[in-house]
Amino acid sequence: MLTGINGVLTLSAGTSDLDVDVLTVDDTGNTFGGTGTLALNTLTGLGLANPVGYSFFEEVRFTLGSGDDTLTLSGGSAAYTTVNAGGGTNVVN
Ligand SMILES: [Ca+2]
Repeated sequence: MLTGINGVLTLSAGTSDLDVDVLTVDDTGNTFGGTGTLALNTLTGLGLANPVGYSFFEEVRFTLGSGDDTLTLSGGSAAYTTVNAGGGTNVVN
């Protein structure tokens, strides 16, 4: 669950774009739903108190909870993104 992560978190997977580092975002414990945005180097929303910075992850995998979720994948985010939105009425933009 991402709710409860209150600090400023920055994740770095090294300095190479030639490998395949996978960032797994697991929010399956969230039954209330949420709204989030994945952009170039930042993930916001989904209960996070602050944006999470990430760099050099070539793939991002979301597993969301049973509530109604809205996830926006904006331009420039990771090359490969997979979303399992879980139950609820979900929107992926
Ligand atoms: Ca959901």
